[in-house]
Amino acid sequence: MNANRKHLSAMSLAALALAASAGLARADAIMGAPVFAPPGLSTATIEFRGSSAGYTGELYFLGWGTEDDILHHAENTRHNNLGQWLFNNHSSAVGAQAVLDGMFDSGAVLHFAYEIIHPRNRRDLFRTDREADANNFAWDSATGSFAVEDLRRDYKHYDGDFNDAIFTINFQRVPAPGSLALLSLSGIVLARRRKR
Ligand SMILES: [Ca+2]
Ligand SMILES: [Ca+2]
Repeated sequence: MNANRKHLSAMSLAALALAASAGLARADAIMGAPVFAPPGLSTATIEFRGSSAGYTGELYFLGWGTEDDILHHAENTRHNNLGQWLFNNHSSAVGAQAVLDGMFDSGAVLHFAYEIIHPRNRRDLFRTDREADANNFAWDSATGSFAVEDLRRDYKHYDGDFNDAIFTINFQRVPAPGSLALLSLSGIVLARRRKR
C-alpha cells in the first residue's frame, strides 16, 4: 500500500511537472508518444493553439503508417517533400484549423514534421518518424493536445517547455460502409414490413 502510494505520487509529480513546464491543460501529455488514430476509420482536424518561442517554425503533416514508417504520404503542398503545410507558429492565427490529408485506419500512426526556419543559424527539422526527434513532440491522447519543443535536448539552452508550438488534433469517426449497408438493409426490411 505504502509502496503503491509512493509510486503513484512519484508518477503524478512527474506528470504535473511536465504539465507545468508544457503549459498544457491536462497532465498526461507524453513525450515521444505516437499519435495513434482511434478505432474505426477516421478523419482528423488540427487546430493551432498558440506559441511561446523565439524561433519561427512551421508544422507539416507528413502522412501516416506505422510508428517508424510512413506508408501513406500526405500531398506535398510546398514542394519540399514534407507533405501538407499546416501552420507557422508566429504568423498563423490562434484558433486556425486545417483538415489533415487522408483517412486513417484504426491504430494508424500520424506523422508530423516541425521545421525551424528562423533564425537561419538555428535552422533545423524535427520529424516524428525519426527516433532522435520523437522526444521533441508531446502527445496527449485524452485531450488531443500536441506540443512541440523546438530545441534539441543536447543543446545548452534546451528548456523543454513544450510550448514552442501547441496544437489540438481531433479525430472524427467515418461511418463504416458495413454499418451504412446494415442501416439501409434494416430500412428495406422495415419498409417491406410496413407494406404487409
Ligand atoms: Ca518556449
Ligand atoms: Ca522550448
